Amino acid sequence: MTEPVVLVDWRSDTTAIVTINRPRALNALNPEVIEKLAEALAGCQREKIRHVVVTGSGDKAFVAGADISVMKNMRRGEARHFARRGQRVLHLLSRYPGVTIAAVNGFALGGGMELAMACDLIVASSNARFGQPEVGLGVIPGFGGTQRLVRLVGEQRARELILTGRRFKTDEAVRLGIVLEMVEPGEALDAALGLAERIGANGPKAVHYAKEAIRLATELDLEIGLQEEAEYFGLCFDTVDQTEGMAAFLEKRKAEFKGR
Ligand code: CO8
Repeated sequence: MTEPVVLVDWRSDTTAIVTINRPRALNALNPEVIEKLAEALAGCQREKIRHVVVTGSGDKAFVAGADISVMKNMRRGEARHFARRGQRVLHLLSRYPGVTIAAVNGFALGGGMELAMACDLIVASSNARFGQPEVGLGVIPGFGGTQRLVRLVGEQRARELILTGRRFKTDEAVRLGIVLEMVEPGEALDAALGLAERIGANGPKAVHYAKEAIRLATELDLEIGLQEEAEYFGLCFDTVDQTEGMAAFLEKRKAEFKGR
């Protein structure tokens, strides 16, 4: 029996680990992985999972890119379709109504780095390697790299990284603001789960609205962004969690959030 290319580990009622599972190809993304990733995210949403941790199988790679053997013989239309489909699935990940955390445990190259950047937060082991090496293969990033990297590091550094295609280590990724936290080899998954737990102590609705408002900061003009922030702030006051969170503070007890 062949192993599923994407595994979902239901860690708790609120947290799931989604693992890209093609270790022999360093977890390269082929069309099947892309579809199974979309199904995994839909399953997480159905189960009302609040924290999705994305990682790669084995100790060598997070995801070493889109599958080069699949792309090799593509023509223009097919390549465009593959890029669009991958972008849409990563869009689902970036808009997931909960927090998504990439636990980068090794190579995160090309589509792998793009997958990580579609998550809300990235933690990575010190042995991980990042890069957008596509120009070295005669193509360009196609799963959002030209757009998300610019938003994360600014135009100059994004140009340098994409146009040279150079690989870089986790400490540089932290300095550039791509990665939140560097941990010891083998500890990325636990670090991501720890981060999920810390976030999970807060009001789930508030976390979701905060995530949405932060996303708008990179997409909207400041004045419109501030209006949107006020809208989300107002929405919080329609939630049970706001009543509970503020009552708990005043009563000097721990809040028991319901996610409503
Ligand atoms: N695609 C397919 N197979 C891969 C990939 C990949 N991206 N990466 C590794 N593999 C395979 C290797 O072919 C090898 O298979 P086999 O054992 O059958 O020969 C196996 O994984 C192990 O890899 P290596 O032997 O190369 O392992 P090394 O430790 O020597 O090297 C590296 C590890 C440095 C990660 C190396 O494998 C490498 O450079 N891989 C390719 C990295 C890369 O260029 N990624 C970018 C791909 S392009 C991309 O992601 C575009 C995204 C947008 C797509 C838009 C749609 C059109």
